[in-house]
Amino acid sequence: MKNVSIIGVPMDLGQTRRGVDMGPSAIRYAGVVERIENIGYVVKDEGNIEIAPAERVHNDLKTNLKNLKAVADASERLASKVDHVITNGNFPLVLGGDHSIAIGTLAGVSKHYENLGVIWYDAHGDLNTADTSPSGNIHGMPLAASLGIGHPTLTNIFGYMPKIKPENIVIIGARSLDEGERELIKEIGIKVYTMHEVDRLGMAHVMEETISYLKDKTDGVHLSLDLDGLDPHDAPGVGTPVIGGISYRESHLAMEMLAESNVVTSAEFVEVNPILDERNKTATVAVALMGSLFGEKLL
Ligand code: Z70
Ligand code: MN
Ligand code: MN
Ligand code: MN
Repeated sequence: MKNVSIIGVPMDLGQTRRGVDMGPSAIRYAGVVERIENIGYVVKDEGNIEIAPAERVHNDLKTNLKNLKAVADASERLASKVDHVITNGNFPLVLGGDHSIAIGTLAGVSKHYENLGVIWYDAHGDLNTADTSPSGNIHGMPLAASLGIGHPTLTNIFGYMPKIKPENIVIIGARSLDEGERELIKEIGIKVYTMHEVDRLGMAHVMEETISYLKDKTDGVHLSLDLDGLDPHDAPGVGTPVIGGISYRESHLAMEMLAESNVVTSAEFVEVNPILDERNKTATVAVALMGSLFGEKLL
């Protein structure tokens, strides 16, 4: 059994709502270390990656990407930390922070694999570029950047690109895609289970297909779980809630099936915003899902 290293990333520069920088604290407060230790792992909390305070970050007028330099700088440091954790034989569990952190996580992870698979559990595609983004928010771009599509400052983090291939990605829970994202998905061929497929097939079937799709052609799988993939009723503490999402129960089933299949080699849980939450519910849900992902069993 691999030891787990927890890395907090109090990043809020990839979007404009305040409070998501407190996500790692909220998840720690919800008992993540004890939860995973109780399953039988040795857990090391590596502390947080330092993030510049939003008030001190100034925008570069040559780009519409908000806080580009500060996000890129944090991504480099996160990539380096994740790289070390994997080199030491540990499982990296990254706590966000907004989803822009996936750029750094994937940069650190993918170095260690020939064919990294990615499960992107999210209401959104996060496949925008500077040209297609309606917001300029980098948290809407990490999947594109990791594919090598978008601003060179984001695609070249940790000195190489691309980090991942379109055929090794599965998006689950999508229900809010921008026009440019829809075009990109069709153009490069990414497997997507929108809420339509989740409803139609059921989560058990979605996960069976996802696992068999990724299992043979990848040598590692990264789970990038945006809490807004869940329905806002179950995970209200997120910056961009979208109704009609994946339930708490379906999400547990998904994590349990991943645990049984033993395919996941790194994970991140992002977009927990305690200011928008109800009594730390979203962080508590995140920790419960981590329990299932690491093989917690009732009996
Ligand atoms: C929109 C954009 C987004 C997360 C919202 C929203 C993107 N597509 N990503 N919440 N995690 O601005 O690009
Ligand atoms: Mn901040
Ligand atoms: Mn996201
Ligand atoms: Mn999202």
